[in-house]
Amino acid sequence: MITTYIALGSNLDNPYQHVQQASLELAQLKQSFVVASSSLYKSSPMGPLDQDDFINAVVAVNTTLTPQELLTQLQTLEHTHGRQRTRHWGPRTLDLDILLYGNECIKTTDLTIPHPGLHQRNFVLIPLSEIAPELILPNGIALKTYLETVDNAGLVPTSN
Ligand code: ROI
Repeated sequence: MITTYIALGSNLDNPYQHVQQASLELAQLKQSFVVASSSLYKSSPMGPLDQDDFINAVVAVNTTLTPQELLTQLQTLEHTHGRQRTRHWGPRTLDLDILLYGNECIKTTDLTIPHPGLHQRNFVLIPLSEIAPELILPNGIALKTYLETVDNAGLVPTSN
């Protein structure tokens, strides 16, 4: 079993519901168990500002799926939530990103792990630290070190 961390994000069509539903769906993934889930956070959009706030969360999943198999499963879930790829960094009904897959570093055409945005996005680092405060990233640097470099501007823990 490998522990993988998945970031959830949505800012379209009742984002709370998309994120909550998606975390239930992650619990149904084959060969996998959800072992921790962060709170939901409301966050200001990174990228174009003419879009609604996002709801973000991070879930820890223990799995025997390969990274590529996991990616395919997550893309299927995004698809069932009506995800359409429109403008770059534009609004989305559901984004599921593999942040980490054990201690592995992976770079293929469709998969980069650790996720390249992990180290600077408060809406990823803060929920991740809620469920894995002592995490050491594959580069040997503690998550806490990156946390010190971000502020919580625009990020509000929320229930719904
Ligand atoms: N901004 C926030 N706050 N949360 C996200 O999940 C998110 N996802 C994205 C872009 C458009 C970069 N901005 C985001 O893909």
